[in-house]
Amino acid sequence: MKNILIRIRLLVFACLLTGCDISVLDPQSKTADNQAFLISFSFALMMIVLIIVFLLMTRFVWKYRETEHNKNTIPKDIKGNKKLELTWTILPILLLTVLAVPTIAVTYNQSATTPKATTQDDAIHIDVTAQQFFWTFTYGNGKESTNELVIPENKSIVFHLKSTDVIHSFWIPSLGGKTDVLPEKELVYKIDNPKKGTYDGKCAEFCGVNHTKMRFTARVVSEETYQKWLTK
Ligand SMILES: [Cu+2]
Repeated sequence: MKNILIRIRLLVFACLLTGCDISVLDPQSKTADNQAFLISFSFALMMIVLIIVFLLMTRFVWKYRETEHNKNTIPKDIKGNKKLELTWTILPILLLTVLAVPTIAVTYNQSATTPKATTQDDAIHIDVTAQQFFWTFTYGNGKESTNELVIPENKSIVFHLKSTDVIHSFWIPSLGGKTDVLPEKELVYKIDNPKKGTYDGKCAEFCGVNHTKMRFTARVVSEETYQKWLTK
């Protein structure tokens, strides 16, 4: 009975999860594109391992099952097998290396604190202040906006994140992964080449009673519209 209940619960969860927002898998910036590639790449590697292990397991369960023929024989005890042990030591090392190369490359490239990012003079720098329960964006010329972020398309946008109270997390799923926003330390996050459009942004760290309302809109517009908006 207990088992059936667990299965029903899993089924309900599976159905509910189909309603999830999967904008992470529909990237709208170069940053999000690279992150989605890492997700797909590691998922593909994982599936290859999973399928091979599953096939081998099925084969062994079938091959060494109890039959009329071997019913009363006890299999021989085997101790150590150099070839097998080397295989299952070297294979995971190889897999992890294959996974590490693109992961390190993408992570380094996306880090907003690399020399390239800090000296890139055409990057747009925006101060982001998180506060229970809203966001304030401050632009280079002193202009401020609340719960609405406006950025130009195809540029590098560097966000300087600060909080005035508790820990929040800055997240625009379509444009890139989340970053913590801390009260005591400024963190920097970079989004490269966003595509035109309007995207949802949110706080991704439970920060109090109205956490779910801590949302904002990210509008990616043309350079011209951006300049006009800045001076409005
Ligand atoms: Cu928050």
